[in-house]
Amino acid sequence: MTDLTLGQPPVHAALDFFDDQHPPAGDFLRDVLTGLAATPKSIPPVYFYDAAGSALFDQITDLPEYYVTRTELALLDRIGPELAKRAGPGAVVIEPGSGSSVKIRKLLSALDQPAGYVGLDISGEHLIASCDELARDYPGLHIGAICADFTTGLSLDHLPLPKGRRILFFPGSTIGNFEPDAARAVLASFRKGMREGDAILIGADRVKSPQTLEAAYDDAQGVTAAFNMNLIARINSELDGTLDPALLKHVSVWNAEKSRIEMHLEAREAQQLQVAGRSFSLAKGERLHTENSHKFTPESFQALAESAGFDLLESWSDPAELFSLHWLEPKAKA
Ligand code: AVI
Repeated sequence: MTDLTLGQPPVHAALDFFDDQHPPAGDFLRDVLTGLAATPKSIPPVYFYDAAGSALFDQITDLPEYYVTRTELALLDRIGPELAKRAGPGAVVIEPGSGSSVKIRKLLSALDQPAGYVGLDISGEHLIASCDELARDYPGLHIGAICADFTTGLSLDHLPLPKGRRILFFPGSTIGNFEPDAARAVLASFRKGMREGDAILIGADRVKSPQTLEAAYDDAQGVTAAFNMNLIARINSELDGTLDPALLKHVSVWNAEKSRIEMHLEAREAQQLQVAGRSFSLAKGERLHTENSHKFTPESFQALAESAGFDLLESWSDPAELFSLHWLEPKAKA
């Protein structure tokens, strides 16, 4: 173990390196004021994930209506041997926005003697804790952590990574939370940090019946509604807001034209609200748009991957064709 500390805070003994790229913190106040002043009104989904929101998201992944996580996990189990073959021995797995430790464990356990794992996340604390647990469970695996914002690209050249082929692991259909141009930009920025022969294993949710989709984002127990409403609690407590959650309702709608589920908070009645001393009004039925979750067909995903400079080499789906994992490799440079 090299125990190389490239940044602060002091690296935990179990990690081989910790690289703090000091991602700028989002400006919650500025973004909320801008979103409330816009037409239509919106709040960026990045603010869902404080400690309470992340705990609610964990609960969402277990809901009967939210097929996404369990379908992807089962798919990872089923195609493990094929992934091992595709990746070859000694791969180094890099996970931008490292999330579910269950998924990465499935992948690492399926691969043929992986040489390393690098988690990359905007929250250093969460990242070190999860990488640290992996280091304990996969002794001998070279494990590093990068505190960075993956949407601004991957900066890996200065890091002490093992030599193997790099596999970016981007599960969960996180790519679907970006508008098409931003999704292309994220994939293209990944591509810039990749070498010939590297690959991406990426999860993408599929287009299916509006009923199934709307239920997945508006579950019977109200967990997704609470996740959406958590934004209101955050605005009230962190930005001196006066929004009354009882006057707002959680809405999930399928937008067929844009091939996406949208989450909104809809005003049950006309209301005035204040945030950090600024006043806004909501008409009855007016919505705050809080999230997009784009869904793909095999063709639309392939078009996205190609437009970002990748060849789609293989796709796998569950038998009900709810969700897909795709293997992308950078197109050879002309
Ligand atoms: C994180 N992301 C892929 C989830 C999704 O399905 O778009 C976020 C989510 N929002 C409501 N439920 C889940």
